[in-house]
Amino acid sequence: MLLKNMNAFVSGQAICDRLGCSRTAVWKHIQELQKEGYIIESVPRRGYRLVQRPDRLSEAEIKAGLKCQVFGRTIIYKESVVSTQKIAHFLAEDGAEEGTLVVSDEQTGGRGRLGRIWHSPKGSGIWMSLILRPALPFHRTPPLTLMAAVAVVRAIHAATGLRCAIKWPNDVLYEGKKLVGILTEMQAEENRVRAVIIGIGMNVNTPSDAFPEELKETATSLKIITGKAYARAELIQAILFELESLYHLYLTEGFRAIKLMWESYSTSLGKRIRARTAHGDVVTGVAKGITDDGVLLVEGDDGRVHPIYSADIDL
Ligand code: BT5
Repeated sequence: MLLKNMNAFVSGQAICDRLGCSRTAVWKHIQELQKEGYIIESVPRRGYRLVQRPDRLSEAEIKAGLKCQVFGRTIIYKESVVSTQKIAHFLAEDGAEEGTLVVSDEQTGGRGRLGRIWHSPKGSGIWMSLILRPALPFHRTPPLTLMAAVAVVRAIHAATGLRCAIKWPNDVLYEGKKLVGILTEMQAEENRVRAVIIGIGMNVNTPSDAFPEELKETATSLKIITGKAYARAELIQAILFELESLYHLYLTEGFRAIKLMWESYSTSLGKRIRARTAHGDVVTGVAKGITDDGVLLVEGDDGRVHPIYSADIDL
């Protein structure tokens, strides 16, 4: 009740009536919450007011104040998992509804593309996977990765005021360092998409000495950038809100509007880049743009335009 009415007073009597307990019992619970880090004001005749919440993740924390219709209707929260992506795949196969979200405080086997490791230490980041069930042909699913990157950049801006950039296809960077990684995977059945699973990993309150040696120069977190700590549940709400609006926009209007947003956040366009594909091919040239299917076009040094479907990019 307090989370739903964040910053407003809720009368002690209303809480008693709703929970069917005495005023003394309510007061005891409020004291427990205060010990857990919730800052709650108590004013005679007005009631209780939640002023600040601690950085805690739970289904209730994410749902209270969530401004979505479908995304986050079902939330599976776990303290520790191997990978939220794995659980989401399993649930999607089992018929989980669109918008189901799997979130964990820690991943012991978080992964990136091509089986790479995603460092996901306990309590300091957002490690989550969202299940989508788009009625789309295969070739229209790759832009969903770019859509997710746009949603994350917009959510970070709404929640923190920071302006991040996107490196094709799936990195969200701040001053050249990786703040967020996105992994989009598809479950397919004969000739239709069964589910698309969007995995998002964001370093939130990670201190700089918590990154392993090999990431110290290349990774960053919101805490490192601003010096402040953030409530992860609020960031998740902002991400889900942006994702739901952009997903709806994509399904109804196509990629055009999202493509414009993507281009405005991109660090790669117009620059000289080197693209290394999973097959080991290397294309060097200037990133010219992306197509309506989300394919990167690189004008190679040989003068030809190369479509890049999946690759790692060096600027
Ligand atoms: C990605 O892969 O960037 C996609 C990462 C997706 C992670 C989410 S977390 C929730 C869900 N569950 C999962 O198991 N995964 C998803 P890629 O473009 O392949 O980049 C991987 C590379 O990023 C690694 O090889 C490292 O160099 C670097 N890296 C690993 N952990 C990092 C971190 N915490 N912050 C910044 N960079 C990291």
